[in-house]
Amino acid sequence: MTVDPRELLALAEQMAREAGRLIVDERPRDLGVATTKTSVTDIVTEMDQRAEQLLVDRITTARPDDGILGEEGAARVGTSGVTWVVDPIDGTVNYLYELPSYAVSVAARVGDDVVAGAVVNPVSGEVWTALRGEGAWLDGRRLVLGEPPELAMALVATGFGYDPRRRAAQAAVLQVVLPQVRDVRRAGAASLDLCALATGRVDGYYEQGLKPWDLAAGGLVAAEAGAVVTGLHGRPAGEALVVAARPPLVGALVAVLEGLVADADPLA
Ligand code: LIP
Repeated sequence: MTVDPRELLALAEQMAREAGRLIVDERPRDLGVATTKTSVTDIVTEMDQRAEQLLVDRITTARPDDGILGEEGAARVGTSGVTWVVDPIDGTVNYLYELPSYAVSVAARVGDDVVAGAVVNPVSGEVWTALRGEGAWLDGRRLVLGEPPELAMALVATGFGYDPRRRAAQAAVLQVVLPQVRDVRRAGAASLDLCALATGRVDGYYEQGLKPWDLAAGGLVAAEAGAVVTGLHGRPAGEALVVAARPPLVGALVAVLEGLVADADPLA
């Protein structure tokens, strides 16, 4: 099957919008926790499961030879070279508590490269899209980051994992970062943090423990808006650490986080 990134983006956006409508319109009044994963606070609701199934069904219908990697267990090796990396509800705890900061994140990867991504906040109606090498948009408006502030004036987003050992290590890093920046924001959904960076609503972002589905679409949006999305010591962004900001601020953030060995695995 042919691979046109624009077609992949159109499908990503269409599916993310549809899944966003599903999780808002069909949320049960008595929504509870269907199951948990890495800890008792790492929850899955029936709507996470239903939204992921919708995404799998749409991908299978439209592009049956593509692979799929989903947060709630969807895992299929394709033959087309395209893999869909999906988070049906990024910010599940916010969704459970009805805090309006959650998203459907859908990315298309060709080989190892994310080439198209869509992030939908179904409460605000905001839709972020990005095409590799061509740009990022919020509701069709092109996103281009301006000169960032110095570290001491930077508003920095971050997040915390579900394992208490990782949270303790993240708190130790935060204790050193917080006095060095303007302030910190913890919104609870990595894809929205990265889109907030792309939109200029925060100046930087860092977090340890992100999975591919947390990072794929939002990371492309941030990168295509002009941010550098990286790990430490020249390593790529990934589960060890994601740091994102427009240069030169990203370098200052990386330096602080390298000094704290913020990419060390507290679960090892
Ligand atoms: C969330 C991440 C967020 C992190 C949360 C949670 P989930 O993903 O997007 O960055 O700080 O703890 O892991 O679990 O809601 O899909």
